[in-house]
Amino acid sequence: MNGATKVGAYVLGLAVVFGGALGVGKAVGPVGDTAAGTSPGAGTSHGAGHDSANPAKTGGTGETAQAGRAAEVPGGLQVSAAGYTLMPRTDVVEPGESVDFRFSVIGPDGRPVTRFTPQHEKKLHFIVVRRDLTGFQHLHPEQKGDGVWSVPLTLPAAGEYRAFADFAPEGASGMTLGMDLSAPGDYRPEPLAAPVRTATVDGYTVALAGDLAPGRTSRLTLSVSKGGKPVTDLEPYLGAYGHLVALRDGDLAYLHVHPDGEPGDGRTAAGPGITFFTEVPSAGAYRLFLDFKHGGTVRTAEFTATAGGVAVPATESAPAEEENTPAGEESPSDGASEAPEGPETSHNSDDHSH
Ligand SMILES: [Cu+2]
Repeated sequence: MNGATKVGAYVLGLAVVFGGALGVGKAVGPVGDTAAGTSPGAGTSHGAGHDSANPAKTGGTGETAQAGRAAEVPGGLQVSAAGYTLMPRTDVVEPGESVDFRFSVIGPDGRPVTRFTPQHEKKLHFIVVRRDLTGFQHLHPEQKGDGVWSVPLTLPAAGEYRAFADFAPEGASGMTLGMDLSAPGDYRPEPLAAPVRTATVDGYTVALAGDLAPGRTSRLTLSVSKGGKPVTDLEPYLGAYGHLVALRDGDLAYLHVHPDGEPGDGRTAAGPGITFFTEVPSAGAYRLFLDFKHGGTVRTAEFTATAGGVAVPATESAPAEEENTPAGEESPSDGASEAPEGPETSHNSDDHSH
């Protein structure tokens, strides 16, 4: 475990959320059934048993039971879990306007939580993305007292957004809660970009190696280059050379993944490659957002990746059906809704720039 311990401990928080089977550098139990069957209404009958794979987070039996419930649902899908609730002061933000966005985390005692355990140098990580997986922002709100968090926020264009708060209340497990935000106006969602192995941002090219695998740990390496030359002097950002957020297409289930190794541990190079161990809860498409720092600036490279051999995007399959539907009207008994892996069928292969 040595150097991976910190990462492992962090990921353990995710393990609670993802069914207690996620781990780094250790054996991982099967999670496929759990993940596939995980929906808020899927029932909780097989939840508690999975906690045996998650030895750390204990308190009273009540807390264990709460962790068991949380294990049923991936992170970020719930506004309230394990007794904690995200409470925004407003959930409507005019597009293009910078606002002082404020919210609180309400604790099991019904009062705003004021004490948090820092994770990767911050007490709370705040991720905002539009529902079509564009406009990703990774922000760090400030505590204003009385359990109020404040962050300057601009929703760049109209649409429905999801905001995630990734935090660990003092004495409790790390968790990610999610809430909806609206930017009123004409919303035209962009199709999910096709899976790619390279992404460019600000003159940097980031290459992705490795594949996501549903229900088990997979190794991803993201390599940064600039002008054709590998970048070997990445700068630590929040205690790591890279931070990776994965959001599941279809419902924006949230995974915050940290790299294998950290700056100054004597074995982790400052690029060009940043290695992550991650586990996604199900087959499907994911949007990956890599934050890395170089030349004093944090940039985000974005990728679409698929897990479980899902063919994305399926311009040729489902849309063929849609084309047979007159005037774009969807039949309410559209067969596509019966397909278990339906989400990707709504995409086409058009790439879009970031
Ligand atoms: Cu953060």
